[in-house]
Amino acid sequence: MGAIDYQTLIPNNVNLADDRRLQRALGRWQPNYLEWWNEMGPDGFQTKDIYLRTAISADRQGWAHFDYVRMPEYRWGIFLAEPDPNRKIHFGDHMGQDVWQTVPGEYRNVLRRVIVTQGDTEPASVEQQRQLGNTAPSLYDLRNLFQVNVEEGRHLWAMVYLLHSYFGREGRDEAEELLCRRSGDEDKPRILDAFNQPCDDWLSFFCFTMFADRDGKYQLASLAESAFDPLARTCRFMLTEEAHHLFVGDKGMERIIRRSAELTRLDPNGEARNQGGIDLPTIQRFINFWFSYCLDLFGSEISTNAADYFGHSLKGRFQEARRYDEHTALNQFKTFTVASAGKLTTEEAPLRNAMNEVLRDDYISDCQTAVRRWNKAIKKIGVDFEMALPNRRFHRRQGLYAEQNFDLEGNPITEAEFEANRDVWLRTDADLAYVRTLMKPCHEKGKIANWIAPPRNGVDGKPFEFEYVRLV
Ligand code: BYC
Ligand code: FE
Ligand code: FE
Repeated sequence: MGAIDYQTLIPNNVNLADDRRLQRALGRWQPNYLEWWNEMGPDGFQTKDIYLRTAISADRQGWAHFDYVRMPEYRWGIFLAEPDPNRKIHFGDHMGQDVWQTVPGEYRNVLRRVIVTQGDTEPASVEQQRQLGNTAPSLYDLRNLFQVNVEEGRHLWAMVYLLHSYFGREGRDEAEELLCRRSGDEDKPRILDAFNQPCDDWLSFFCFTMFADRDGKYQLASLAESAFDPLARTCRFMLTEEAHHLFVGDKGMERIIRRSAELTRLDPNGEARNQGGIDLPTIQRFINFWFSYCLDLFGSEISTNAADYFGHSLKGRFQEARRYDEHTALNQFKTFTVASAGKLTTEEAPLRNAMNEVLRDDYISDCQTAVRRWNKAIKKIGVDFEMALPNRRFHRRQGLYAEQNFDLEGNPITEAEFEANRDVWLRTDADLAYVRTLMKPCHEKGKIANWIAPPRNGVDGKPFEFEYVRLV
């Protein structure tokens, strides 16, 4: 057998060519990964040429390399952001010490758990999105879907690299398990709830990339602060790719919303559905559904796990180094709103225990910025409708508010009141059925489905009319 050119096969900046142990582990895992990709990755289109961006090195030019690629031949690589030789731990109980290049024994289990949870979401999302190619509203959107899919595949590789390199036998077993769980499967579901919800229409896809991938941004950013340096550097590089996923979600939502507003104006009775579009209240019900599921992804408001992650310097706050002066989070408190006997009151919790909520705060205000922009677009078209994010207490399945019922504004209500309004607040089966009637492929060059506005720009300086996917 000749020497394998690892650099070409698996582009990397982790010295794979000289690391026999990692070669062996990856060598065994990679065929199973490909088998998973072929079985659970995008349905159809696997033999088509897609105009994709491939990361071939970690510097600015290297990760923005565009060319036609068939997805199974995509070069999933392993990239960590450049090391900082002077980097010190900058928060929690280990503050001031050198960052760790190996895993401290006492944190082995928690770190593995965090890496596995992160890793599990990546293939889960590919599974959730696997049918979407068949109903893409344009070649441009089809290409963006596949770009997101191959990069989520690469994010799985990123976590598997850490498991293989730093967690021995257990890590290799976990890496195999990541290919065995299945989104929505009753017996072996993915770990977090939002990643077991079906996502097979494009409104759901854009909600997902808007709200679930944005959880990814915040979780990755908090892990990018970690004292475990290989994890921090891995997440830092993943964030460069994540930016595109968030762009797809935010702009996708905006394009549907703009088109819906236009069709509402156009229709004599102001009914977007009569014009073959999605009406704004339906979009709002999809937002209420996905936003509430994605708030759950941050974990409990008050969590000893979260306190430990921070205290052990494993997970920082969003931009911990840049945005905070005080990095122990000791002797500080966060105020919570709680419902008791149908009334809202406040309680305090130690700040370290409230770290999930601190991260959720940043996430919510990020989402709000996007919604404000969508509302400007609606107003400009001259339609009287405002999108809004539901209150953080609405429709929660995890944490402090999971056992109670709240309305969209976060006021406590009875279960009967919630059920009476469920179909006004959350997307219904009828909404889903209607949206699905619109999901017809529009795969002609330069054409776009009626229910969504075209993008303002194409990809990589190319026009919207560019042949982003070669279907022949
Ligand atoms: N569903 O103390 P608690 C992304 C469990 S997205 C089901 O409240 P903690 C991406 C929890 O595991 C980013 N179970 O939570 C996006 C625990 O179970 P055990 C993914 C849940 O630990 C789009 C129990 O409830 N990355 O990258 O403080 C496309 C109580 O735990 C859920 C990460 O999540 C839920 N939603 O925080 C592709 C980062 N929430 O131990 C990719 C890694 C909680 O009692 N994960 N539970 O059996 C973490 O840091 C933490 O695990 C969490 C939970 C923040 C998720
Ligand atoms: Fe990801
Ligand atoms: Fe993503």
